[in-house]
Amino acid sequence: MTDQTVPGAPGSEPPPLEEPETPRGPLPPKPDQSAPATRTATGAPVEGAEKSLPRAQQGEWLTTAGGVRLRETDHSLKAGPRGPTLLQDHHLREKITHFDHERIPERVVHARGAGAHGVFVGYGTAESVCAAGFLKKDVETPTFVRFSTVLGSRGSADTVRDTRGFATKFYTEEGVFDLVGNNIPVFFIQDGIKFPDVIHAGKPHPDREIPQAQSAHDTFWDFVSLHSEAQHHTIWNMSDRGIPRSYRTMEGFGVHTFRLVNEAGETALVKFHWKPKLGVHGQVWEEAQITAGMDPDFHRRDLADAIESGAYPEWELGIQVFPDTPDQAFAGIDLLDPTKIVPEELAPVQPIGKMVLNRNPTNFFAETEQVAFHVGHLVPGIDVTDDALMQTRLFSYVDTQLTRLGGPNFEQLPINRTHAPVNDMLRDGFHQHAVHAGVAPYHPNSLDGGNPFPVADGGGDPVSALADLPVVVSEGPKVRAHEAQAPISFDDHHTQVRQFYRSLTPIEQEHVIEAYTFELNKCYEQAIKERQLQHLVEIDPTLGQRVAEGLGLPCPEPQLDLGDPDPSPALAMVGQEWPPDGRMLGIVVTEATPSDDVRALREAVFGAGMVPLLITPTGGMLPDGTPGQRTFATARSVEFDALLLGAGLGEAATHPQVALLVQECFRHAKVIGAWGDGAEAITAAGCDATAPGVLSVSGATELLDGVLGLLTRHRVWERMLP
Ligand code: HDE
Repeated sequence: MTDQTVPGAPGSEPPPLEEPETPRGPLPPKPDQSAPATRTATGAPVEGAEKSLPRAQQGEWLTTAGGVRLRETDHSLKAGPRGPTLLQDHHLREKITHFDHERIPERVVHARGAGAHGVFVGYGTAESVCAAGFLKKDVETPTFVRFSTVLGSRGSADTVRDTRGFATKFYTEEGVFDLVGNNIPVFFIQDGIKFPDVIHAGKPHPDREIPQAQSAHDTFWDFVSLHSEAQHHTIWNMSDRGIPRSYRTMEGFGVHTFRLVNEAGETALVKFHWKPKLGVHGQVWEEAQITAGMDPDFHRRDLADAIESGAYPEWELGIQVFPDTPDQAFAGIDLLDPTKIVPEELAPVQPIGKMVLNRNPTNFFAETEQVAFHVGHLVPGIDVTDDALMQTRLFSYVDTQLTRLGGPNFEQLPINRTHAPVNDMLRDGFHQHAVHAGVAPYHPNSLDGGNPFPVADGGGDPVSALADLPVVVSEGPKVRAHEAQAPISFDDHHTQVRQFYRSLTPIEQEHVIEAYTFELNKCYEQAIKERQLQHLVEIDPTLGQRVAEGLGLPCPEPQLDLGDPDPSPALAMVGQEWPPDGRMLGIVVTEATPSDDVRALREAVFGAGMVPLLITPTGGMLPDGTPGQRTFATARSVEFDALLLGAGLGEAATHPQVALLVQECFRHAKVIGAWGDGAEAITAAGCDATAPGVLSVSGATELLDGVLGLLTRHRVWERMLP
């Protein structure tokens, strides 16, 4: 923690009680915030700009967009005090016209997101396979990351069951590299031509436009039950990966296989992985649903608060490396099939660098909304493969920005500007920010001295340019047919799904069963449930049986002979210990709780890199002036990773809101701790004070030691197992 302030205050200084009357300039951003680096539209650094160039409004007076000072802004210009408004009121028209056009189309997928700035440091370990400069040892590269859900609209809740986007922009010295990945390593479809189909099925029904941001409805299950290659991605969504605790506790995956090339021109095939320092953790389903109502901004708040409080989220970037053989397969798995993983036990993830997210955006729209990722943003050393899903993406990501960001110059928006010098021959278009000099934006030319020179013509270092590798592409007739892909593993839609399910720990399997049961019970049509049940029984007979019971349907017989794939323990989320940085501790106290206990506990919680939130019966200060952050009316269990109950609760121990906090934390396998007579609240809530993960001790800081030990495992799952 950077200091002992609870994060989340809206401004960079507390407001006065009275409306301010002394003119002053705009307040600076909060210390945790920063804007995109100051670069020109063509990538040049602007000397001293970070300090001297105002990035937003300036001066102490209200002006028009043209900088002309305004006398006032609360009354339109009228023909007499009670007369009609005059058309000549430029200020009114400018204010309203601009307002009328404030919105841009939301992303057709991944509309709901949150972003952060960070820095990536290369370990140098990728040099043998990749020539990219930013992967070299100790090279630091600024990054911007946008996390997202897929299905929901821009205003939808964060904690819905869905895949999460994990898109990273690396502003490297060789140009922008975007790794536009997800928190799930496989995708619903093997060919991008089906993307509109899967998304139309997942989005709300077109007639009533419900349900919002979820897969628990007929059209989604209709599609995935008919389209069996979606089964693998679907089981990941039904697992706890589909309801992350935090963006900070998600893995990220490039999904497709990429081709790397080293300085000697040798190629290798790789899959990219982001490994979070805090481990991979989920919510439980009931908790996710409550959160969607109580705090729809849960994940964005968590990310921003963590960064503001100095608990910087961190990931290691790693690669699985495969030889670039003519069949582009590894261990019988077709590397061009994005519905398959390569188990880490067969090809370990080798760390090649680390990313820390350390600054919040200053302005959501300018940065998080206007950022434009593109799978084709590659740097020398990194290339695409013929994965048919990836190939379609190469087209889609520029195309979509033309509508969303209003023309072809979106690369010049501050958040998208490269940090490498730009010398392209792209000209004009809406919102052109560059002022291009010269008369010859064509090649070849002599009027501009031949500039710009392609590296090949100008004798530049070929390693510094995009590879355009002479990869052999398959020969044969033009076909749409799927057989033409000569599938190695393309046609097997169930074995890896079985492997996933069997790699999970018992509590995670239980959650998968509950998730399928919930989602299918939300479907109206019996035929769709029966169709999906057939897939589930193929994946695992017990899974099929249990979900069938939950649906009140007979369990079908399996039809496929899938064999017994080896489990891949790396697929399980449970079973290790992780740092509890940035976790939230709810602490229920009253005026009678000893001040020394509260002070010592708060300090110890901050000291352990976590955030203490004091929950008091009503608002206001404790007797020693310590402010409370939540009241019995505003607190809900979903905000806290652990709940502590203070000594001196008195009547509060039996308050219904306190009971609700305790019961929900108990059901959601969270650590519950009490010191002194705080333990009375546990029994008053009807919970077993001797259950695993329920601690009761005499001293407040002693309690924290026990809580910390348990929090490293995220939850007390033992409490939930039958
Ligand atoms: Fe995307 N995807 N996608 N996608 N995708 C978009 O681009 C698309 C796919 C992913 O935070 C859109 O700028 C097609 C796989 C992320 O701004 C759009 C296909 C993976 C984000 C688009 C895919 C992703 C997007 C919408 C099938 C994981 C959010 C707005 C061929 C590896 C980026 C935009 C952000 C966004 C198209 C499949 C991840 C329409 C056609 C596979 C994380 O261009």
